[in-house]
Amino acid sequence: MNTAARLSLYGLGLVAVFGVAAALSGALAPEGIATEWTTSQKETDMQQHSTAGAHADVTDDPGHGGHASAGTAHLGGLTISDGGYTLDAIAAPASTGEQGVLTFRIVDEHGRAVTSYETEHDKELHLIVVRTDGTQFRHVHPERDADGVWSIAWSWDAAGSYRVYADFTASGSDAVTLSRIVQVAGDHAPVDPQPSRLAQADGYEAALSGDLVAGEASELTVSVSRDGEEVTGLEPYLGAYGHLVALRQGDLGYAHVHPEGDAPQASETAGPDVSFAASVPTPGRYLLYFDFQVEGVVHSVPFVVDTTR
Ligand SMILES: [Cu+2]
Repeated sequence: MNTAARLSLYGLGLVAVFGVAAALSGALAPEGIATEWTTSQKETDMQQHSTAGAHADVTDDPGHGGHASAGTAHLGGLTISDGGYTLDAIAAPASTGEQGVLTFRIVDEHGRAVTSYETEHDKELHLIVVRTDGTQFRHVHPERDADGVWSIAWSWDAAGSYRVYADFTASGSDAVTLSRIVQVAGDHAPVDPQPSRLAQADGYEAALSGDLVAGEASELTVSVSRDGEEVTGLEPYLGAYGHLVALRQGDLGYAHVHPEGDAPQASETAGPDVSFAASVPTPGRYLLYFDFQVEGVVHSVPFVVDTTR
């Protein structure tokens, strides 16, 4: 059996275990699986209480990642359920140092797993995982089986509380970003992110320029270099020459960012500059994560930026 098939079977196994455990509600969580039943009902209650007016002021922007629009403080990505879709329980390793699988489903209003998606930015679903202090960022693309179960091999590098976002467009619907909190057992020392516009990863340096202004589309440019030389071999990744995620510090709301310029052809390269338009609704500090690809390898660098107003 190949690895993908094994992984997907393992994913189904986890879901099956989860289903049984959920049915026994109050029973101990199966060992090795991070579960959320202690908080999920509370989240559901809060969701129901806040549903009445939560979207009253929103001009929906169906673009990739969230619903920020000028003049409102609303950001996407902060709810398990929106637009008729729900991010169902997430199963994942319970603690660090454990190799396992992260798996979940997106379900519709009738509780049925969604099995038909639109492709956005080259993928049906983008999974963003970040510890709530802004560290440990990952942007990955799980595999989906025919039953609508998404899964990806997973282990945690550090303990703590994580927000897991699923950014997707179900066929015939608008884009939506849903999230859940997942707890990873163990001691951890939270980081207080400080403004930073320079970052390194895997021998590359990245510098962020441009002012971030609340309430309007702000042009931000990332310049990539290596050993002091400009990198001009940035390859198309997710339909652009890089991908930028922006999260609001404080609630980790998911801001809308889109690449500027035409979508690249598969064989084209660019660099060292990649520009984006970022829309953040409120003044404050934002956590930015830039993913780029060179020679077939994806690298990720973090920035921390305060709005200028
Ligand atoms: Cu993605």
